[in-house]
Amino acid sequence: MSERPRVWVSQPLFDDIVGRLAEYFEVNATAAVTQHSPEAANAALREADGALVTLNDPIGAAQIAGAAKLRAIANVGVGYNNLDLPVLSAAGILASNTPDVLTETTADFGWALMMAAARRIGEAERWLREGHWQRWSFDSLLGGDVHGATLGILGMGRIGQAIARRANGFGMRTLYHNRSRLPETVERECAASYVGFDDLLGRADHLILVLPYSPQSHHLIDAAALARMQPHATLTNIARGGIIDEDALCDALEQGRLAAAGLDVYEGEPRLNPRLLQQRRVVLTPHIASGSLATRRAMVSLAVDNLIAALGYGPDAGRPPSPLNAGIRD
Ligand code: 8YV
Repeated sequence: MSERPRVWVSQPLFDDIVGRLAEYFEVNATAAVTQHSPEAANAALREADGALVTLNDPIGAAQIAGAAKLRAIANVGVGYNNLDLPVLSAAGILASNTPDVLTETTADFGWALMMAAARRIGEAERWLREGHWQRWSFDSLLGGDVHGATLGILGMGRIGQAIARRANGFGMRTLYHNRSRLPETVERECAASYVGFDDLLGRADHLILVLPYSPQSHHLIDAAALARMQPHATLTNIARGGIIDEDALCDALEQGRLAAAGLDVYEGEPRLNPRLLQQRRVVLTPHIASGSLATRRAMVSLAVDNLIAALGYGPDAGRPPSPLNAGIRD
C-alpha cells in the first residue's frame, strides 16, 4: 500500500472541519497542539506534502528549505503577506487563500470599529465601568457623526466594496482610492467616486484602510499622510498594522490633529506599541474583523477544500477553488 500524503495543521482550528483532511491524508497536528515554535514548524514542514497555515506562520525560503515534498500551502485568511509567493511559486508549491467567504463579516466589523471610534464607545464604556457616572450631563463624551459624512475607503477590493455598499444606508458620500480605478458599473453599484490619494486623505471625515500589505503600502499612512487629514476625522484599520506608522498616529492624536482611531491590526501584533495603549480616543481590538463563528468556519472549510484539491484529491482535484499562484504547474 502506498503511503498517504502528510499534511501539517499549524494551529487548532475546527476539529470537525479539519477532520475532513483525514479522509485523504496523514494529519500532523502535534506541533499545533503544543503551540509550535519556528523550529517545530520547520520540522513539521520538512515532513509535509501540504500545510494549513494562518497569519501566524511566515512561509518563505527559510521555512521551505529542506521541505522537499511540500506541494501545497493553504492559508486561512484572505491576506497572505505571511507567504512569500514568488518563493513558493519557484518551488512549485501551490498556495491558496480564503477570499469572499469573509467579505461581509469583515465589512460589518469595519463599520463597527469606525462607529465605535467616531462615537467614543470604547472610551464611554471604560468610563462607565470605572464608576465615573454620577449624573447625566449634556456634554459628556460627544463624538462625531457618521451619517451624512464623507467616507474614505483606501483599497477598493471585495471588502472595500462591501463597506461602500453599507454607506448608502447612512446617507454618506463615499470616496475611494485604489491602485486602479474600478469599472464604472461597480462604482455606480457602490455609489463611490474615485479620487487621488491626497484628495482622499484631505476630504474623508472617516477613513478606513482595507488595502493589502506590501512593501508599497508599508507606512503609507505616515506623518505626512496624517498631516493631510482633517482634525475632526477618524482613521480605522482592518487591513494590516504595518500600513500605519503608529508613532506618527499617536503624535497626531496627542496633538489634536486627528479625532480618533479604530484599530484591529498592529505592526508588531500581538505586541502593541505602548503609546497606543495610552490613547483615550483609540478603540483597540485584537485582529478579529473576520471573527464571526460562521465566517471563521467557512474560512477553514475553504482552506481545507483548497488543500485537498491542491494535493490532487477530492472533487476539485488539481483545481483548488481559490489559488494564489494557479498555473505554476502548467
Ligand atoms: C484572519 C485576516 O483572521 O483574512 C485575513 O487576512 O486578517 C483575518 O481574517 C487571519 O488571516 C487568519 O489567518
